[in-house]
Amino acid sequence: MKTSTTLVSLVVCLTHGFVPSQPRSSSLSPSTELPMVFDFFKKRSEEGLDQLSRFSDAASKGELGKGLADLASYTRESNEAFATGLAKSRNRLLSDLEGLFTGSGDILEDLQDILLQADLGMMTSEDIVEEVKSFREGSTKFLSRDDLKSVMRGKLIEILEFRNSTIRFAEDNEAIPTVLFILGANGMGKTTTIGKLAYRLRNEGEQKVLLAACDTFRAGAVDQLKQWADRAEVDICEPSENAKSPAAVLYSALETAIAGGYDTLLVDTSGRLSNNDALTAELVKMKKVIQKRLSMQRDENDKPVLNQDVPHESLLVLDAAQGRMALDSAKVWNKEVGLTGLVLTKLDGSARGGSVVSISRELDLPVKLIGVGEGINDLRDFEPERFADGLLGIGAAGGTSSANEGTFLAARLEGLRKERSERAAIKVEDPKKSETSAGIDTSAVNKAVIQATAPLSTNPGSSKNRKKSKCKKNKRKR
Ligand SMILES: Nc1nc2c(ncn2[C@@H]2O[C@H](COP(=O)(O)OP(=O)(O)OP(=O)(O)O)[C@@H](O)[C@H]2O)c(=O)[nH]1
Ligand SMILES: *[C@@H]1O[C@H](CO)[C@@H](O)[C@H](O)[C@H]1NC(C)=O
Ligand SMILES: [Mg+2]
Repeated sequence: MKTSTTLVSLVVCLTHGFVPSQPRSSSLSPSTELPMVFDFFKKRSEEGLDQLSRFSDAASKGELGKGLADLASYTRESNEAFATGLAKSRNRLLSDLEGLFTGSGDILEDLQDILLQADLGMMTSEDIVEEVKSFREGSTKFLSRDDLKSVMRGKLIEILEFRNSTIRFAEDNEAIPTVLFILGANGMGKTTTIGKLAYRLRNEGEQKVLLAACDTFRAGAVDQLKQWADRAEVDICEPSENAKSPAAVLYSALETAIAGGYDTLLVDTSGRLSNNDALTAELVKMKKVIQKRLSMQRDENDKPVLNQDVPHESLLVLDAAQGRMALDSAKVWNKEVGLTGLVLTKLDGSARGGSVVSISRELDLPVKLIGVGEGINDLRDFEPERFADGLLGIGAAGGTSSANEGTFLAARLEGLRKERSERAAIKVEDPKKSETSAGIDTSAVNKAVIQATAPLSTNPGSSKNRKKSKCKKNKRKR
């Protein structure tokens, strides 16, 4: 099952570079017509098939080499980003696991401690330990390092894939721009994320992008966003004499986005006000401004009915290095403003990559994007499989040269689960048979067996006066 999704998503990226860009006209949100590039728009079903046929067209025209080169470079870059971005977290986790095999304590208890130390959180650590335990119960075989890795990998992927990491864009029939509302405490990386995202949307999605500089609180915030607009070559709406407050800038940006046929509006917000309640109130107000301006209906008094389907995303930006410290404010915003997903930044500088799992689980929100550096190219789609491999040192995303390790471990896990259900069936048939292994202290023997196998790799990796609002056009290379 995994193989087929991967295939489609990889094929989707093949068109990058050789599908002609659509001319942009009055159609406001052509997101579903966009050439689907990378995993960014992850519309795997229909478009995936469409791209497959375009890919075979290209192949029949002799352009296969180019397609394969694009595919190869995308895969390589993506693997490198996860391998480098998670190097610190991985090195710590792997060296702790190494200690597991040479230590003298109870292996399952030690394993749980290590997983907690890796910031994976209580629920996930227990899930992993429980499954490891279940593979040992009633079995005379012992778990190898690979078995252990296969369980950790499988559990992490299951947990992270449970929530939908795809960014939602406006549908064609909505005839409104996509609005992505970006919020978070100060210094988390909101403005930087917007700059990188604008760049990707323009380059990969060939979108017409507008930024709204709604952080009017911090001196220098507008200039910082302006610099990103220049780098990404997208347009920006900034405060003016007539539109000074965040809500007023936002309103004029919405007007500009609609009138100018923009595909996507990215809204930057302040991370700090006089106090947290004031900030929350401001964010709630801004959300209402969006819902009102993009209203599709009027009530009996001819007042616009708030459009609950917008903003298309309200993304909370969190600094991964802060780990769980940011959880309290995240919970408040989730309740008061309503969040649709998370952006985890600064994974590159942090040894707390595992917190991605616990934060996503605790807030019950998908991670949609990750920041792996300060550069314009350092924003990646969140890909659960690559993330798990990056954290556990598996395959290319884990900084090793063994390309098929992930597939091998997935098969190993399937085998273990099959053996387990076969044992369960025997147990029901003949309860006496399963008693044979009951008296063995597996932990001591297990450790001996594990010790005899090769060490885990700790390779760090290869790697309102709308008319007067100041909405500045940036020269765009098209
Ligand atoms: N290493 C690294 N640094 C990052 C990343 N994302 C952001 N930063 C840095 O973090 C710092 C803060 O980023 P900003 O984008 O200004 O954060 P903000 O949330 O907009 O902060 P306020 O506007 O003060 O609320 C900057 O120095 C960024 O370069 C990342 O993924 N990796
Ligand atoms: C995930 O979300 C995207 C965007 O909203 C949507 O198009 C897609 O159908 C969703 N996928 C699943 C499996 O729910
Ligand atoms: Mg900022």
